[in-house]
Amino acid sequence: MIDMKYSREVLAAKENSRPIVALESTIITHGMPHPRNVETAERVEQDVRDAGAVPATIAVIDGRLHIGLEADELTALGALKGVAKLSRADLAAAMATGRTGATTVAATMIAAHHAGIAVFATGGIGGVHRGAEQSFDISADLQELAQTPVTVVAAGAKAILDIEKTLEVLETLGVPVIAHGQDNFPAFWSAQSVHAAPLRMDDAASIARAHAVRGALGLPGGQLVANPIPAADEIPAANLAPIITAAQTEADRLGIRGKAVTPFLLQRIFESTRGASLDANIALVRNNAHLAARIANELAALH
Ligand code: PSU
Ligand code: MN
Repeated sequence: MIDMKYSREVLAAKENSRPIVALESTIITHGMPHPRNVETAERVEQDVRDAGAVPATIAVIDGRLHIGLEADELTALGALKGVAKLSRADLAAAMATGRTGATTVAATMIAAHHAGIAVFATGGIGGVHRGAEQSFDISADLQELAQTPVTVVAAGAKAILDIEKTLEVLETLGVPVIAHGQDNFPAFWSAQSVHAAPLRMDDAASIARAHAVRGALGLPGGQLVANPIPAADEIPAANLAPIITAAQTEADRLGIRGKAVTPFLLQRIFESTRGASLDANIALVRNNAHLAARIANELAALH
């Protein structure tokens, strides 16, 4: 029924019970321009290996759910134009109809859990968009965190979102939001936001234990680990604020809706910062991959 394929590297890791870190593919196809998307995806996979775990980049290719991509598959996916963006609602439909699509945080969590992978690194999660009281645009990523037991390492929520409302929804859904090494919730391109994080942990072992305790308690859902971008790589929030507001105003004016909103805003901010937002994005994903690999190692040590 389920057409699923492991990369050779992930299959070997599963056979030897080695720690594995899932990676999403929407960041490759919709989050970064070609060819830096492919370079970054390769770099992040290597970061996971350097930190002692095995990377599993997840995507649907011709209807087949890939848990880990071979190098040529990654290169080909990154060069495709107009690839579908698959979330919870469309993952199964794409597989059933033989399509190719990149997985969002929500769909990557579903696939990772299905493949027995408990830790996942990305850039930023989707959340409650600004103006959601009008548009109702709330990412399916939040619901997924409430029901699928995967620990997701992200650099907080993108500053293009309404961070306060995003934190409120996560609280309502009972999702543990754990800031790594600081008190405040990070804001993607900036290490700090004005919002306190509900929980703080300073080491990978505590995060791994918390994941295991939730499982033992039979609590559904995962954890969001909010890992701040390294200080040397951040863009101060004050510099970004007017750029984000301008991008949002333009999205509203052009009537950009639904799945198109996040890619549109990221592209506009990339242009307005003359690429600086992309450099920061790459740095924070690499930082998250490193922490996720350490958490995966600690989790493996618990078993
Ligand atoms: N983080 C990035 N770039 C991205 C995304 C996250 O740095 O492109 C993607 C993720 O796949 C996330 C998705 O799940 O954006 C959220 O989209 P939406 O707001 O439509 O749910
Ligand atoms: Mn949305």
